[in-house]
Amino acid sequence: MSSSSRIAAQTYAQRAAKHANPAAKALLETIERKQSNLCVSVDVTDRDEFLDIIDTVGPYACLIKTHVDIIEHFDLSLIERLQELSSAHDFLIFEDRKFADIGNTVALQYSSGVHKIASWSHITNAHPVPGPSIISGLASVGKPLGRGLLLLAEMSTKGSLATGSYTEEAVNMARAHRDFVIGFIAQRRMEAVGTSTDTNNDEDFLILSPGVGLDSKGDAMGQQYRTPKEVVTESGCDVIIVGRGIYGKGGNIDVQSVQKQAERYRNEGWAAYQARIR
Ligand code: 5BU
Repeated sequence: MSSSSRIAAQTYAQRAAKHANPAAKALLETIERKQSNLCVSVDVTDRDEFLDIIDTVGPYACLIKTHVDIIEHFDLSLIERLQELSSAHDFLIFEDRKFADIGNTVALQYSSGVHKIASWSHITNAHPVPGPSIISGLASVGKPLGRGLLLLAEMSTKGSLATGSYTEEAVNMARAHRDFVIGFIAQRRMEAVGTSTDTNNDEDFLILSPGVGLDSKGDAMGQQYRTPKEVVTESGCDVIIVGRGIYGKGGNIDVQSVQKQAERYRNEGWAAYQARIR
């Protein structure tokens, strides 16, 4: 089982102390401080509902994942409010932008336009499909700001093409850019994947895993769910990403139920981690 890897046996605090990237270090410290490896994915289109969910789940989450391009009537005042909630509840922000273009274009998409993602999102992600130039393009904007990048090494959906040699090359690309690539969106640990260059024993990639649900095995559009125990204890992933498992379909959220589910996933995720490092 891959969770027997050197990194998976360490505590978040031990890893935070050694991590050189500021975003990765801050995330690991937040996880340890809040005893939460829960990232809540807030995929709703209404501004008020978006903020209400974040205000409700914030105390239980280390990270809030956004898709800002789905929000109606977006303007930068929404980001100001998001940043206030991030300070009040002590979580980091991850815009799940999934960049996928040439270096020059992604640098512009990351820095500019309506959303100005790099100015507020501690972590973002990219498809490795264009090759290493996507990392240098994004790093030219994000590195001076202390940001971190996740590469999509695998996906949670049925029939995903991100497998085999594609995943291996994604990991090799990350190894060549460890100052900015802090880890992967993946379903398992990646130390044993691709060609290791970890001669100093200091490689530490964070594994963030979407496709997590306790009450459902999937949706009607190809999503597949595993439990926090399968994801964290058995597969050695570091952060569980949970969306609809916490807030349901969206639309008139029931604050008490959202809070209860966030607490439940936080507890399950943390118990799964404790079982892993034991
Ligand atoms: P859900 O409601 O827990 O199914 O939401 C999952 C979120 O994670 C959603 O925002 C997706 O865009 C995101 N996601 C995913 O589900 N699977 C993947 O492989 C990747 C992202 Br990459």
